[in-house]
Amino acid sequence: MKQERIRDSIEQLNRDMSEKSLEGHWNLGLEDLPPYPVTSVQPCLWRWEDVHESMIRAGEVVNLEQDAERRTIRLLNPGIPGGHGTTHTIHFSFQYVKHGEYARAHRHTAAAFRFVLQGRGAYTMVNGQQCVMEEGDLILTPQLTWHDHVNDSGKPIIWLDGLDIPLTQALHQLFFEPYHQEQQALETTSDEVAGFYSHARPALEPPKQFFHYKWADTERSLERLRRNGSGRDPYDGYLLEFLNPVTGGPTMPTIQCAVQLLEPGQETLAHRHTSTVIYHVYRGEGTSIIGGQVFQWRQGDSFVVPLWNQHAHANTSPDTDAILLSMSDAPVVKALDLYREAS
Ligand code: 1HN
Repeated sequence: MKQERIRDSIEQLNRDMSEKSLEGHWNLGLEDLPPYPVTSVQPCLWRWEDVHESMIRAGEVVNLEQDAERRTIRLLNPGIPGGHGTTHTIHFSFQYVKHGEYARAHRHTAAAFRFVLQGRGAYTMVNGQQCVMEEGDLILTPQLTWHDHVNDSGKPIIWLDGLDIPLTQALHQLFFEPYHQEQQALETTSDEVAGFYSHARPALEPPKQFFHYKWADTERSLERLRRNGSGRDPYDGYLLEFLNPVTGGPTMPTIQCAVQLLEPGQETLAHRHTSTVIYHVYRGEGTSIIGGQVFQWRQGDSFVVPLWNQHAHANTSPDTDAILLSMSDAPVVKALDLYREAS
């Protein structure tokens, strides 16, 4: 008995334990436990020309009736091996719907939004609420809301889809359900709901279903921020977050959407935070330094700022505003009390 104990060793113990699906924490060194968050997600940028060329080709060869639930092209981050996300939590894709086409009604546990890039007059139907699209509109399809897209506008339409799919997948919560019909019947319109918010009568219950932020309102709010000098954030320029008017909280429980305006020549200070952000250049051109790499961007490009990467943005045009749309996982990081910022 005594002899056996002497012959025992950490190596022997490790081998015996691994056969029983056990592992000792003594195998971790301090090098495995860095004093700051580490991510495999890489800073990267996708050019609009590449997305657009693939999209037009997909319009020729991908048939919405036969081939696919959606004609979408997603952005893949090389830092996620075998994964499908633009980041580890959130994802961007681009969707192309030609005149006369529709994308069938379905719902899923992943939350999504649409941001309209080119075209107008098509609509998304969300839980029976018709949201007619204009460029720059943001349309939400929150967790488990039924949604279908219909284009009878006479022209093709392109929008951006933001989803929390990688996060929902990581939590093993992703499920999907087709609707019993290809399209939903119209019950109300987002204009009727917006009318309620602008002339709210206290005697009535406010609608629980707010899905449509119109660009005309967003633009007006950005202009108001710009006129009010204190609206300028040193790290983000004129930053306007889309709050959910029903909850007063983030856009959706897992996703914060925002637009930020940088005036001609404006440069932000550098900072970092534990949330991850995907940007889309809605208007203008500029440069971002992300984790020490320089990315030059112009209208239509998209780029990723992974968590804890130091970053700063600059509008390099002498005479044109730059407007960035962003999607962040900050609501999740904050809800878990993991949000940190440093400059
Ligand atoms: C989805 O349902 C849509 O409804 C777009 O338009 C993109 C990407 C992954 C999973 C579901 C849509 C999607 C998606």
